[in-house]
Amino acid sequence: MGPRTNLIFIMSDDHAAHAIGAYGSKINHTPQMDRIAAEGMRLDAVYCTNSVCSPSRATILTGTYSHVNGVSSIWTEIDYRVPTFVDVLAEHTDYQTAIFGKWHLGEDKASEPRNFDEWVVLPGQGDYIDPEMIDENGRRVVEGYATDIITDLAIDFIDRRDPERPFMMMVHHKAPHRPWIPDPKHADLYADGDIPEPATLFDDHATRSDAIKGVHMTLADDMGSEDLKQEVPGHLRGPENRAARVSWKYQIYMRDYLQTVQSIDDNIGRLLDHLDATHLAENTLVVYTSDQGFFLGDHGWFDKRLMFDESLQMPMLMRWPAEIAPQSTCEAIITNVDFAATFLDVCGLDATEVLPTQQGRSFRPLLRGESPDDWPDAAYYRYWEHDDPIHHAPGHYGVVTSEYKLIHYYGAGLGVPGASEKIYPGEWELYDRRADPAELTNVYDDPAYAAIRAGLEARLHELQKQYRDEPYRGETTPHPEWGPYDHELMARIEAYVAQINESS
Ligand SMILES: [Ca+2]
Repeated sequence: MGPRTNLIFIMSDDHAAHAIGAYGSKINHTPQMDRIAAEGMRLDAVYCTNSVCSPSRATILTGTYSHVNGVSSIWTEIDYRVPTFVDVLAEHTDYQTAIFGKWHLGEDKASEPRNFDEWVVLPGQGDYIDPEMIDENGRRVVEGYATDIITDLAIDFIDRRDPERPFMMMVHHKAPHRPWIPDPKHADLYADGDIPEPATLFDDHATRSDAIKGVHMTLADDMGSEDLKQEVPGHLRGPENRAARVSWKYQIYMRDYLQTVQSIDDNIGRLLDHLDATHLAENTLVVYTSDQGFFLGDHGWFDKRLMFDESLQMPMLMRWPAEIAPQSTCEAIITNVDFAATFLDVCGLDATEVLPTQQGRSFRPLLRGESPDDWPDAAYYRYWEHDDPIHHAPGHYGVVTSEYKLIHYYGAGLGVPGASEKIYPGEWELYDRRADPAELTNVYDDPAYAAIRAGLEARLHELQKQYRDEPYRGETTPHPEWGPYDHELMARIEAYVAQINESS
Protein backbone atom coordinates (compact mmCIF):
# COMPACT_ATOMS: atom_id res chain seq x y z
CA MET A 1 0.00 0.00 0.00
CA GLY A 2 1.32 3.44 -0.97
CA PRO A 3 1.15 6.56 1.11
CA ARG A 4 -2.32 7.77 1.92
CA THR A 5 -3.83 10.61 -0.06
CA ASN A 6 -3.84 14.21 1.12
CA LEU A 7 -6.85 16.37 0.28
CA ILE A 8 -6.79 20.12 -0.33
CA PHE A 9 -10.26 21.55 -0.87
CA ILE A 10 -10.08 25.10 -2.20
CA MET A 11 -13.47 26.80 -2.29
CA SER A 12 -14.21 30.35 -3.28
CA ASP A 13 -17.46 32.20 -2.70
CA ASP A 14 -19.81 33.03 -5.60
CA HIS A 15 -17.35 32.16 -8.39
CA ALA A 16 -19.33 31.14 -11.44
CA ALA A 17 -17.87 28.53 -13.80
CA HIS A 18 -18.22 30.88 -16.77
CA ALA A 19 -15.51 33.09 -15.23
CA ILE A 20 -12.90 30.32 -15.46
CA GLY A 21 -10.77 29.78 -18.54
CA ALA A 22 -11.10 25.99 -18.41
CA TYR A 23 -14.90 26.37 -18.69
CA GLY A 24 -14.56 28.57 -21.78
CA SER A 25 -14.74 31.98 -20.14
CA LYS A 26 -15.09 34.82 -22.63
CA ILE A 27 -14.33 37.47 -20.02
CA ASN A 28 -11.14 36.54 -18.13
CA HIS A 29 -8.06 34.35 -17.88
CA THR A 30 -7.38 31.95 -15.01
CA PRO A 31 -4.13 30.15 -15.89
CA GLN A 32 -3.66 28.52 -12.47
CA MET A 33 -7.19 27.11 -12.24
CA ASP A 34 -6.75 25.95 -15.82
CA ARG A 35 -3.58 24.16 -14.72
CA ILE A 36 -5.66 22.02 -12.32
CA ALA A 37 -7.99 21.16 -15.23
CA ALA A 38 -5.13 20.44 -17.64
CA GLU A 39 -3.40 18.14 -15.17
CA GLY A 40 -6.67 16.63 -13.96
CA MET A 41 -10.43 16.70 -14.52
CA ARG A 42 -13.04 19.35 -15.31
CA LEU A 43 -16.46 18.33 -13.99
CA ASP A 44 -19.26 19.87 -16.02
CA ALA A 45 -22.46 19.05 -14.13
CA VAL A 46 -21.77 19.64 -10.45
CA TYR A 47 -24.77 21.35 -8.89
CA CYS A 48 -25.44 22.94 -5.52
CA THR A 49 -28.66 21.88 -3.83
CA ASN A 50 -29.50 25.32 -2.34
CA SER A 51 -27.73 28.21 -4.00
CA VAL A 52 -26.60 30.34 -1.05
CA CYS A 53 -23.43 30.49 1.03
CA SER A 54 -24.11 28.94 4.43
CA PRO A 55 -26.39 26.13 3.18
CA SER A 56 -23.80 24.96 0.64
CA ARG A 57 -21.11 24.86 3.33
CA ALA A 58 -23.29 22.86 5.74
CA THR A 59 -24.21 20.48 2.93
CA ILE A 60 -20.57 19.92 1.98
CA LEU A 61 -19.55 19.18 5.57
CA THR A 62 -22.45 16.86 6.38
CA GLY A 63 -23.40 15.31 3.01
CA THR A 64 -27.03 16.23 3.60
CA TYR A 65 -29.72 18.51 2.22
CA SER A 66 -30.64 21.74 4.03
CA HIS A 67 -33.83 20.28 5.50
CA VAL A 68 -31.71 17.58 7.17
CA ASN A 69 -28.78 19.65 8.47
CA GLY A 70 -31.01 22.64 9.35
CA VAL A 71 -28.83 25.29 7.65
CA SER A 72 -31.37 26.42 5.10
CA SER A 73 -30.47 30.12 4.74
CA ILE A 74 -27.68 32.62 5.40
CA TRP A 75 -29.49 33.44 8.65
CA THR A 76 -29.00 30.00 10.16
CA GLU A 77 -25.97 28.74 12.08
CA ILE A 78 -24.83 25.14 12.09
CA ASP A 79 -26.13 23.32 15.17
CA TYR A 80 -24.47 19.98 14.37
CA ARG A 81 -27.75 18.09 14.48
CA VAL A 82 -26.00 15.74 12.03
CA PRO A 83 -22.26 14.92 12.07
CA THR A 84 -19.73 16.11 9.50
CA PHE A 85 -17.14 14.22 7.47
CA VAL A 86 -14.51 16.04 9.55
CA ASP A 87 -15.99 14.49 12.72
CA VAL A 88 -15.58 11.11 11.07
CA LEU A 89 -11.97 11.76 10.04
CA ALA A 90 -11.20 12.74 13.64
CA GLU A 91 -12.86 9.63 15.00
CA HIS A 92 -11.64 6.99 12.55
CA THR A 93 -8.30 8.22 11.16
CA ASP A 94 -5.11 10.03 12.04
CA TYR A 95 -5.64 12.63 9.31
CA GLN A 96 -4.50 16.13 10.27
CA THR A 97 -7.33 18.51 9.49
CA ALA A 98 -7.50 22.28 9.06
CA ILE A 99 -9.78 25.00 7.75
CA PHE A 100 -8.69 28.52 6.84
CA GLY A 101 -10.84 31.40 5.58
CA LYS A 102 -14.57 31.79 5.29
CA TRP A 103 -16.73 29.71 7.61
CA HIS A 104 -20.10 31.51 7.63
CA LEU A 105 -21.84 28.89 9.72
CA GLY A 106 -22.06 30.94 12.91
CA GLU A 107 -19.80 32.72 15.37
CA ASP A 108 -21.14 31.30 18.64
CA LYS A 109 -19.06 28.70 20.46
CA ALA A 110 -21.67 26.09 19.59
CA SER A 111 -21.37 26.67 15.86
CA GLU A 112 -17.63 27.25 15.43
CA PRO A 113 -15.53 24.75 13.42
CA ARG A 114 -15.62 21.38 15.14
CA ASN A 115 -13.03 18.61 15.18
CA PHE A 116 -10.52 20.46 13.00
CA ASP A 117 -7.00 20.24 14.40
CA GLU A 118 -6.47 23.84 13.33
CA TRP A 119 -8.83 26.57 12.25
CA VAL A 120 -8.55 30.28 11.54
CA VAL A 121 -11.71 31.72 10.03
CA LEU A 122 -13.32 34.99 9.07
CA PRO A 123 -16.30 36.08 11.16
CA GLY A 124 -19.54 36.16 9.15
CA GLN A 125 -18.98 37.32 5.57
CA GLY A 126 -15.47 38.58 6.44
CA ASP A 127 -13.53 41.56 5.07
CA TYR A 128 -11.21 41.76 2.07
CA ILE A 129 -8.66 44.17 3.56
CA ASP A 130 -7.03 43.69 6.99
CA PRO A 131 -9.70 41.17 8.01
CA GLU A 132 -10.56 40.24 11.54
CA MET A 133 -10.02 36.51 12.03
CA ILE A 134 -11.11 34.06 14.71
CA ASP A 135 -9.30 31.05 16.09
CA GLU A 136 -9.49 29.08 19.31
CA ASN A 137 -7.85 31.96 21.18
CA GLY A 138 -10.31 34.60 20.04
CA ARG A 139 -10.30 37.46 17.53
CA ARG A 140 -7.47 39.44 16.00
CA VAL A 141 -6.96 41.67 12.99
CA VAL A 142 -4.60 40.28 10.35
CA GLU A 143 -3.04 42.85 8.05
CA GLY A 144 -3.11 42.26 4.33
CA TYR A 145 -5.44 41.06 1.58
CA ALA A 146 -7.78 38.21 2.59
CA THR A 147 -6.99 35.90 -0.35
CA ASP A 148 -3.23 36.19 0.30
CA ILE A 149 -3.67 35.74 4.06
CA ILE A 150 -5.80 32.60 3.69
CA THR A 151 -3.23 31.09 1.30
CA ASP A 152 -0.37 32.00 3.66
CA LEU A 153 -2.15 30.09 6.44
CA ALA A 154 -2.55 27.08 4.13
CA ILE A 155 1.10 27.05 3.09
CA ASP A 156 2.21 27.47 6.68
CA PHE A 157 0.06 24.51 7.72
CA ILE A 158 1.65 22.33 5.03
CA ASP A 159 5.10 23.28 6.28
CA ARG A 160 4.32 22.66 9.95
CA ARG A 161 2.32 19.43 9.62
CA ASP A 162 3.53 16.03 10.78
CA PRO A 163 4.91 14.53 7.53
CA GLU A 164 4.24 11.00 8.79
CA ARG A 165 0.48 11.49 8.64
CA PRO A 166 -1.85 12.55 5.79
CA PHE A 167 -3.79 15.82 5.90
CA MET A 168 -7.14 17.25 4.81
CA MET A 169 -7.21 21.02 4.49
CA MET A 170 -10.09 23.31 3.51
CA VAL A 171 -9.01 26.66 2.03
CA HIS A 172 -12.10 28.87 1.84
CA HIS A 173 -11.75 32.22 0.12
CA LYS A 174 -13.99 35.18 0.75
CA ALA A 175 -13.52 36.30 -2.86
CA PRO A 176 -15.24 36.92 -5.20
CA HIS A 177 -18.18 37.66 -2.88
CA ARG A 178 -19.84 41.08 -2.68
CA PRO A 179 -18.63 43.85 -2.17
CA TRP A 180 -15.89 42.82 -4.67
CA ILE A 181 -12.91 44.73 -3.22
CA PRO A 182 -9.84 43.91 -5.35
CA ASP A 183 -6.23 43.80 -4.27
CA PRO A 184 -4.83 47.19 -5.45
CA LYS A 185 -2.13 45.34 -7.44
CA HIS A 186 -4.85 44.10 -9.83
CA ALA A 187 -6.39 47.55 -10.37
CA ASP A 188 -5.28 47.73 -14.01
CA LEU A 189 -6.91 44.47 -15.08
CA TYR A 190 -10.13 44.56 -17.13
CA ALA A 191 -10.31 48.32 -16.59
CA ASP A 192 -10.69 49.48 -20.17
CA GLY A 193 -14.47 49.02 -20.24
CA ASP A 194 -14.75 46.41 -22.99
CA ILE A 195 -15.51 43.21 -21.08
CA PRO A 196 -17.82 41.23 -23.39
CA GLU A 197 -21.48 41.36 -22.32
CA PRO A 198 -23.36 38.08 -21.87
CA ALA A 199 -25.87 37.21 -24.61
CA THR A 200 -28.75 37.31 -22.11
CA LEU A 201 -27.92 40.66 -20.46
CA PHE A 202 -31.16 42.11 -21.83
CA ASP A 203 -33.36 39.03 -21.31
CA ASP A 204 -36.95 40.35 -21.17
CA HIS A 205 -38.12 37.42 -18.97
CA ALA A 206 -41.23 37.26 -21.17
CA THR A 207 -42.23 33.65 -20.53
CA ARG A 208 -41.04 33.39 -16.94
CA SER A 209 -43.13 33.19 -13.79
CA ASP A 210 -44.28 36.35 -12.01
CA ALA A 211 -42.15 35.34 -9.02
CA ILE A 212 -39.02 35.46 -11.18
CA LYS A 213 -40.00 38.72 -12.84
CA GLY A 214 -40.21 40.17 -9.33
CA VAL A 215 -36.75 39.28 -7.99
CA HIS A 216 -34.61 42.23 -6.87
CA MET A 217 -31.38 41.09 -8.50
CA THR A 218 -31.24 43.28 -11.60
CA LEU A 219 -28.23 45.30 -12.62
CA ALA A 220 -30.66 47.92 -13.89
CA ASP A 221 -32.49 48.70 -10.66
CA ASP A 222 -31.08 46.68 -7.76
CA MET A 223 -27.31 47.09 -8.05
CA GLY A 224 -26.68 50.23 -6.02
CA SER A 225 -24.01 52.79 -5.28
CA GLU A 226 -22.56 50.64 -2.51
CA ASP A 227 -21.87 47.81 -5.00
CA LEU A 228 -20.55 50.23 -7.62
CA LYS A 229 -18.55 52.31 -5.11
CA GLN A 230 -19.87 55.40 -6.88
CA GLU A 231 -23.15 57.09 -7.70
CA VAL A 232 -24.94 56.39 -10.97
CA PRO A 233 -24.42 59.52 -13.13
CA GLY A 234 -27.54 61.60 -13.77
CA HIS A 235 -27.58 60.96 -17.53
CA LEU A 236 -27.94 57.19 -16.91
CA ARG A 237 -30.88 57.39 -14.54
CA GLY A 238 -34.54 56.85 -15.37
CA PRO A 239 -36.35 54.16 -17.36
CA GLU A 240 -35.40 55.73 -20.71
CA ASN A 241 -31.69 55.16 -19.96
CA ARG A 242 -32.06 51.61 -18.74
CA ALA A 243 -29.96 49.87 -21.42
CA ALA A 244 -27.08 52.34 -21.19
CA ARG A 245 -27.19 52.13 -17.40
CA VAL A 246 -27.05 48.32 -17.46
CA SER A 247 -24.04 48.32 -19.78
CA TRP A 248 -22.25 50.90 -17.64
CA LYS A 249 -22.90 49.01 -14.40
CA TYR A 250 -21.90 45.70 -16.00
CA GLN A 251 -18.39 46.97 -16.78
CA ILE A 252 -17.79 48.20 -13.23
CA TYR A 253 -19.31 45.10 -11.62
CA MET A 254 -17.33 42.69 -13.78
CA ARG A 255 -14.07 44.64 -13.51
CA ASP A 256 -14.16 44.44 -9.70
CA TYR A 257 -15.43 40.84 -9.63
CA LEU A 258 -12.81 39.58 -12.09
CA GLN A 259 -10.00 41.43 -10.29
CA THR A 260 -10.90 39.59 -7.07
CA VAL A 261 -10.96 36.30 -9.04
CA GLN A 262 -7.45 37.08 -10.32
CA SER A 263 -6.12 37.11 -6.79
CA ILE A 264 -7.60 33.66 -6.17
CA ASP A 265 -5.95 32.44 -9.36
CA ASP A 266 -2.55 33.86 -8.37
CA ASN A 267 -2.83 32.27 -4.94
CA ILE A 268 -3.83 28.88 -6.34
CA GLY A 269 -0.60 29.12 -8.33
CA ARG A 270 1.36 29.74 -5.13
CA LEU A 271 -0.24 26.73 -3.49
CA LEU A 272 0.34 24.43 -6.49
CA ASP A 273 3.97 25.57 -6.71
CA HIS A 274 4.38 24.81 -3.03
CA LEU A 275 3.04 21.30 -3.52
CA ASP A 276 5.58 20.81 -6.32
CA ALA A 277 8.42 22.16 -4.17
CA THR A 278 7.50 19.89 -1.26
CA HIS A 279 6.97 16.83 -3.52
CA LEU A 280 3.34 16.51 -2.42
CA ALA A 281 1.67 16.98 -5.80
CA GLU A 282 1.54 13.31 -6.82
CA ASN A 283 -0.26 12.14 -3.74
CA THR A 284 -2.57 15.09 -3.07
CA LEU A 285 -6.08 15.54 -4.42
CA VAL A 286 -6.49 19.25 -5.15
CA VAL A 287 -10.06 20.44 -5.59
CA TYR A 288 -11.15 23.86 -6.77
CA THR A 289 -14.82 24.78 -6.48
CA SER A 290 -17.16 27.54 -5.35
CA ASP A 291 -20.06 27.31 -2.90
CA GLN A 292 -22.39 28.03 -5.81
CA GLY A 293 -22.43 29.93 -9.07
CA PHE A 294 -23.39 33.55 -9.76
CA PHE A 295 -25.20 35.61 -12.36
CA LEU A 296 -22.58 37.67 -14.17
CA GLY A 297 -25.13 39.92 -15.82
CA ASP A 298 -26.80 36.79 -17.24
CA HIS A 299 -30.56 37.38 -17.63
CA GLY A 300 -29.89 40.96 -16.47
CA TRP A 301 -29.01 39.79 -12.95
CA PHE A 302 -26.30 39.57 -10.35
CA ASP A 303 -26.44 37.28 -7.27
CA LYS A 304 -27.54 33.60 -7.19
CA ARG A 305 -30.38 31.71 -5.33
CA LEU A 306 -32.28 30.65 -8.45
CA MET A 307 -32.11 27.30 -10.19
CA PHE A 308 -30.86 28.66 -13.52
CA ASP A 309 -27.53 27.21 -14.63
CA GLU A 310 -25.34 30.23 -13.91
CA SER A 311 -26.33 30.06 -10.23
CA LEU A 312 -26.92 26.30 -9.92
CA GLN A 313 -23.60 25.10 -11.31
CA MET A 314 -20.55 24.78 -9.06
CA PRO A 315 -17.29 24.88 -10.98
CA MET A 316 -15.25 21.84 -10.04
CA LEU A 317 -11.68 21.09 -11.07
CA MET A 318 -9.76 18.19 -9.57
CA ARG A 319 -6.14 17.12 -9.84
CA TRP A 320 -4.95 13.83 -8.41
CA PRO A 321 -2.20 12.30 -10.54
CA ALA A 322 -2.54 8.93 -8.76
CA GLU A 323 -6.12 8.39 -10.02
CA ILE A 324 -7.28 11.13 -12.41
CA ALA A 325 -6.13 11.20 -16.03
CA PRO A 326 -4.87 14.59 -17.27
CA GLN A 327 -7.26 16.69 -19.39
CA SER A 328 -10.23 14.51 -18.56
CA THR A 329 -13.83 15.70 -18.23
CA CYS A 330 -16.93 14.36 -16.51
CA GLU A 331 -20.53 15.08 -17.53
CA ALA A 332 -22.30 13.01 -14.88
CA ILE A 333 -24.69 14.86 -12.57
CA ILE A 334 -23.12 15.36 -9.13
CA THR A 335 -24.28 17.54 -6.22
CA ASN A 336 -22.60 19.05 -3.19
CA VAL A 337 -24.47 16.41 -1.14
CA ASP A 338 -22.04 13.89 -2.72
CA PHE A 339 -18.84 15.62 -1.59
CA ALA A 340 -18.64 14.21 1.95
CA ALA A 341 -18.96 10.58 0.81
CA THR A 342 -16.36 11.19 -1.90
CA PHE A 343 -13.83 12.82 0.40
CA LEU A 344 -14.22 10.02 2.95
CA ASP A 345 -13.70 7.52 0.14
CA VAL A 346 -10.50 9.30 -0.90
CA CYS A 347 -9.37 9.11 2.74
CA GLY A 348 -10.05 5.37 2.83
CA LEU A 349 -13.47 5.29 4.53
CA ASP A 350 -16.89 4.07 3.38
CA ALA A 351 -19.43 6.79 4.18
CA THR A 352 -22.32 4.31 4.31
CA GLU A 353 -20.59 2.76 7.30
CA VAL A 354 -19.00 5.69 9.11
CA LEU A 355 -21.43 8.53 8.28
CA PRO A 356 -24.86 6.89 7.89
CA THR A 357 -26.68 10.25 8.14
CA GLN A 358 -25.22 11.46 4.86
CA GLN A 359 -27.38 11.33 1.72
CA GLY A 360 -24.84 11.37 -1.09
CA ARG A 361 -22.74 8.91 -3.01
CA SER A 362 -19.00 8.82 -3.62
CA PHE A 363 -18.11 9.87 -7.16
CA ARG A 364 -14.56 8.55 -6.89
CA PRO A 365 -15.30 5.93 -9.62
CA LEU A 366 -16.13 8.81 -12.00
CA LEU A 367 -12.73 10.37 -11.26
CA ARG A 368 -11.09 7.14 -12.43
CA GLY A 369 -13.05 7.38 -15.67
CA GLU A 370 -15.61 4.70 -14.82
CA SER A 371 -19.32 5.13 -15.64
CA PRO A 372 -21.45 3.21 -13.13
CA ASP A 373 -24.73 2.12 -14.79
CA ASP A 374 -26.80 3.19 -11.82
CA TRP A 375 -25.33 6.67 -11.40
CA PRO A 376 -28.27 9.11 -10.77
CA ASP A 377 -29.61 10.89 -13.86
CA ALA A 378 -31.20 13.76 -11.93
CA ALA A 379 -30.54 16.16 -9.06
CA TYR A 380 -33.00 17.64 -6.56
CA TYR A 381 -32.80 21.31 -5.57
CA ARG A 382 -34.53 23.41 -2.91
CA TYR A 383 -34.14 27.07 -2.00
CA TRP A 384 -35.67 27.92 1.37
CA GLU A 385 -35.33 31.66 1.86
CA HIS A 386 -38.97 32.38 1.15
CA ASP A 387 -39.05 35.74 -0.58
CA ASP A 388 -36.20 37.15 1.47
CA PRO A 389 -36.67 40.89 1.98
CA ILE A 390 -33.48 41.88 0.12
CA HIS A 391 -33.58 39.83 -3.08
CA HIS A 392 -37.25 38.78 -3.11
CA ALA A 393 -36.29 35.39 -4.53
CA PRO A 394 -39.17 32.95 -4.06
CA GLY A 395 -38.97 29.69 -2.14
CA HIS A 396 -38.79 26.94 -4.77
CA TYR A 397 -37.76 23.39 -5.56
CA GLY A 398 -37.10 21.45 -8.72
CA VAL A 399 -35.38 18.68 -10.59
CA VAL A 400 -32.61 18.91 -13.18
CA THR A 401 -31.58 16.23 -15.67
CA SER A 402 -29.12 16.50 -18.55
CA GLU A 403 -32.09 17.30 -20.83
CA TYR A 404 -34.63 19.24 -18.76
CA LYS A 405 -35.21 21.39 -15.73
CA LEU A 406 -38.52 21.61 -13.87
CA ILE A 407 -38.98 24.29 -11.19
CA HIS A 408 -41.87 24.97 -8.81
CA TYR A 409 -42.03 28.38 -7.13
CA TYR A 410 -44.23 28.42 -4.06
CA GLY A 411 -42.82 30.85 -1.50
CA ALA A 412 -43.24 34.37 -2.92
CA GLY A 413 -44.62 36.76 -0.31
CA LEU A 414 -43.99 34.35 2.55
CA GLY A 415 -40.88 36.07 3.86
CA VAL A 416 -42.60 39.41 4.31
CA PRO A 417 -43.94 39.66 7.84
CA GLY A 418 -47.68 39.96 7.77
CA ALA A 419 -48.00 38.59 4.24
CA SER A 420 -49.83 35.35 3.60
CA GLU A 421 -49.09 32.59 1.14
CA LYS A 422 -52.66 33.09 -0.03
CA ILE A 423 -51.46 36.03 -2.10
CA TYR A 424 -49.29 33.71 -4.18
CA PRO A 425 -50.76 30.61 -5.79
CA GLY A 426 -47.47 29.06 -6.94
CA GLU A 427 -46.04 28.79 -10.45
CA TRP A 428 -44.05 26.32 -12.57
CA GLU A 429 -41.32 26.60 -15.17
CA LEU A 430 -39.93 23.95 -17.51
CA TYR A 431 -36.84 24.39 -19.66
CA ASP A 432 -35.60 22.20 -22.51
CA ARG A 433 -31.87 22.39 -21.83
CA ARG A 434 -30.78 20.96 -25.17
CA ALA A 435 -33.03 23.09 -27.40
CA ASP A 436 -32.67 26.15 -25.16
CA PRO A 437 -29.37 26.00 -23.25
CA ALA A 438 -29.68 29.65 -22.16
CA GLU A 439 -33.01 28.81 -20.45
CA LEU A 440 -34.90 31.66 -22.06
CA THR A 441 -38.22 29.99 -22.88
CA ASN A 442 -40.46 28.44 -20.27
CA VAL A 443 -42.33 25.56 -22.00
CA TYR A 444 -44.31 24.39 -18.97
CA ASP A 445 -47.65 25.15 -20.66
CA ASP A 446 -46.58 23.96 -24.11
CA PRO A 447 -48.74 20.88 -24.96
CA ALA A 448 -45.79 19.37 -26.87
CA TYR A 449 -44.06 18.90 -23.50
CA ALA A 450 -47.03 17.41 -21.59
CA ALA A 451 -45.57 13.90 -21.31
CA ILE A 452 -42.11 15.17 -20.38
CA ARG A 453 -43.64 17.46 -17.80
CA ALA A 454 -45.59 14.61 -16.21
CA GLY A 455 -42.47 12.45 -16.09
CA LEU A 456 -40.45 15.19 -14.42
CA GLU A 457 -43.16 15.91 -11.87
CA ALA A 458 -43.15 12.24 -10.92
CA ARG A 459 -39.34 12.28 -10.71
CA LEU A 460 -39.45 15.36 -8.49
CA HIS A 461 -41.76 13.62 -6.04
CA GLU A 462 -39.61 10.49 -6.08
CA LEU A 463 -36.54 12.55 -5.22
CA GLN A 464 -38.35 14.37 -2.41
CA LYS A 465 -39.27 11.01 -0.96
CA GLN A 466 -35.76 9.63 -1.41
CA TYR A 467 -34.21 12.60 0.42
CA ARG A 468 -36.98 12.67 3.07
CA ASP A 469 -38.22 16.11 2.03
CA GLU A 470 -41.87 17.05 1.61
CA PRO A 471 -43.78 18.96 -1.04
CA TYR A 472 -45.05 22.42 -0.23
CA ARG A 473 -48.55 22.41 1.16
CA GLY A 474 -49.19 25.87 2.57
CA GLU A 475 -48.81 27.01 6.14
CA THR A 476 -48.40 23.52 7.57
CA THR A 477 -45.32 22.76 5.47
CA PRO A 478 -42.37 21.98 7.75
CA HIS A 479 -39.49 24.43 7.43
CA PRO A 480 -36.05 23.52 8.82
CA GLU A 481 -35.66 26.79 10.65
CA TRP A 482 -38.89 28.74 10.70
CA GLY A 483 -41.67 26.30 11.28
CA PRO A 484 -44.58 28.15 9.76
CA TYR A 485 -43.23 31.48 11.09
CA ASP A 486 -40.31 32.19 13.38
CA HIS A 487 -40.86 35.68 14.68
CA GLU A 488 -37.43 35.96 16.31
CA LEU A 489 -35.72 35.12 13.00
CA MET A 490 -37.92 37.54 11.07
CA ALA A 491 -37.02 40.29 13.57
CA ARG A 492 -33.30 39.63 12.96
CA ILE A 493 -33.82 39.82 9.20
CA GLU A 494 -35.81 43.04 9.49
CA ALA A 495 -33.11 44.62 11.68
CA TYR A 496 -30.46 43.65 9.13
CA VAL A 497 -32.43 45.14 6.24
CA ALA A 498 -32.95 48.35 8.22
CA GLN A 499 -29.20 48.54 8.83
CA ILE A 500 -28.46 48.06 5.11
CA ASN A 501 -30.96 50.73 4.14
CA GLU A 502 -29.39 53.12 6.62
CA SER A 503 -25.88 52.58 5.29
CA SER A 504 -26.74 52.87 1.58
CA1 LIG B 1 -21.64 32.10 -1.85
